[in-house]
Amino acid sequence: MASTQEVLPTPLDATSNPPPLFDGTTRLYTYYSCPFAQRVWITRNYKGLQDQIKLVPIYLPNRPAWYKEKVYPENKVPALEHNGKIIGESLDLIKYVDSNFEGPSLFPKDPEKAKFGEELISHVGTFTGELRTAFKAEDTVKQADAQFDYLENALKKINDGPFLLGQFSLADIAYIPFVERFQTFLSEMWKYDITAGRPKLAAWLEEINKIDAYKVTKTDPNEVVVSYKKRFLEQQ
Ligand SMILES: N[C@@H](CCC(=O)N[C@@H](CS)C(=O)NCC(=O)O)C(=O)O
Repeated sequence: MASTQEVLPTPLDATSNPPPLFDGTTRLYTYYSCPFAQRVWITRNYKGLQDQIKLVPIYLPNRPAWYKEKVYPENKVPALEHNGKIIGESLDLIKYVDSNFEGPSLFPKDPEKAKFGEELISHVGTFTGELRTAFKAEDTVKQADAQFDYLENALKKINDGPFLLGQFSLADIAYIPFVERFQTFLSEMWKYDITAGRPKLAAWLEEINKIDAYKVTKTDPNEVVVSYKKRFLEQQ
């Protein structure tokens, strides 16, 4: 099934019954605007697993009690129900889905690229953490510059395609949900263009935005601005 044709199911809330759990169906518990869950959603779509991995959106602001009690005690998304088990943590999950399901491989075999891929994936928490700090700082733009320079330099390293490891991979998937949101927020609040003076980053975003598996997972930018303003700029 082409990912663009998929009809997205309605999120389940506190009034909804659980699906028939552990009946052999593989389910991705998600929340459409969650960047962590988006990583797994992109991976599933890119590998063409729309029929094998069923999306089960959970409405997090009013989530059903059975989700924590019967599905995932951490009470977070994403979580994957597969072979009678529940697995969480988006960075583990994208690797798990890539290794345990059919479809195009999303991680290079070449040892040099694989090593760099692991390095990039283990850096993504620092990247997102530094930007969250930057939004609350006096010198937001300077701090943001350092992070996007990191990505620009990373994109120069392999250089046999527009993506971080040349071909589209889990490394791109780890970063893009956050870059998408940070780009919107920095542009709206600070008139900061993350691609200015960064041709590799500009080309990377252009290419990623052509990928249907990603395009269908994008969040409404207005929603990002509203929620980030509340989260980062309003006094708590
Ligand atoms: N480290 C987790 C983070 C997942 C996460 O924080 N998800 C958020 C939604 S974007 C969540 O479920 N929040 C619910 C809560 O914390 O109660 C991952 O990478 O999967």
